[in-house]
Amino acid sequence: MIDIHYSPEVADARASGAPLVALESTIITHGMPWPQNVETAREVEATIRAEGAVPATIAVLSGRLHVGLTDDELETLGQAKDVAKLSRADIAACIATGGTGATTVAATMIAAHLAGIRVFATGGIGGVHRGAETSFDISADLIELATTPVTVVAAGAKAILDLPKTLEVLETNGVPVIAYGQDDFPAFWSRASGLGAPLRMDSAEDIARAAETRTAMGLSGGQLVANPIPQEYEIAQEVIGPIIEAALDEAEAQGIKGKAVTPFLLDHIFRATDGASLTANIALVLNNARLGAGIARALAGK
Ligand code: PSU
Ligand code: MN
Repeated sequence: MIDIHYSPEVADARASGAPLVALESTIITHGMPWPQNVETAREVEATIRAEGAVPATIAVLSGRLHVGLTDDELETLGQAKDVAKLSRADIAACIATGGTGATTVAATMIAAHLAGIRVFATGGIGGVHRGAETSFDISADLIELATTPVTVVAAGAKAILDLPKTLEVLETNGVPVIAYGQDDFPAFWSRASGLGAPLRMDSAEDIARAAETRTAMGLSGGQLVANPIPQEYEIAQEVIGPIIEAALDEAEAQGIKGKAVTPFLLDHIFRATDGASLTANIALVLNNARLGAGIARALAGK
């Protein structure tokens, strides 16, 4: 078995059976600028504690897989330059060669599962990119959801992606997509995407029971819980739509490819909205942390 370095707080939680919520680190290194990235990571952790669960932020630091970061480690990672972005394809190589890397949704699910953590909260998942019919750019996050038994709470997927194709790939791969408290699949900055979600649930207990039922049936893979952004933080489609189009055009013009695509688009949109996209992003991550803690408590029977 791989040697996992647990923070003292996470080690205590494991020993006492306290509910745990995994958190990714790519959102810190590649999803938000400093210093809001570190401030948000701290606020997300505090929210999970306030809701009666324990946060476990995951990253690879100097070749060691960390589950739970200390405040110093969080701060250092948040300011570090040239941190690798790790998915299923590269997490083992990073550990083997003593590297430092931030975990995407896919890599965080893998690490959470190794640590026995069944819930993970984040902002948005990767998906099928627009133009995937020629670029073949489909996030490894979708395949991980089909493989690893972790429930992921996100605010849906960003409109930088092709949402209908993302839902099709999830369905093909047998991933339950559960909208929380509404019928529509949420679209990150907007509560509605105009696409009906395949499933709807209105309580953390139902989501926890569905995860347990899948395990009891021997079904592989996790669940995607799509939690709509709080209404007061929504960004109107008329505002964000043209900005997304411009970001996609710029990525195309600069020939951005592979794992650089998502961070490039996020940064472009942040600058084009004068930071409004970030305010919304922070609000929805905190909202997902609250729901993630509720699901973790239900799973732990607490
Ligand atoms: N979408 C967001 N914010 C993010 C990401 C996606 O709205 O920070 C990050 C997550 O870590 C996700 C990764 O797992 O990007 C997906 O990257 P790719 O599209 O290269 O698979
Ligand atoms: Mn990709």
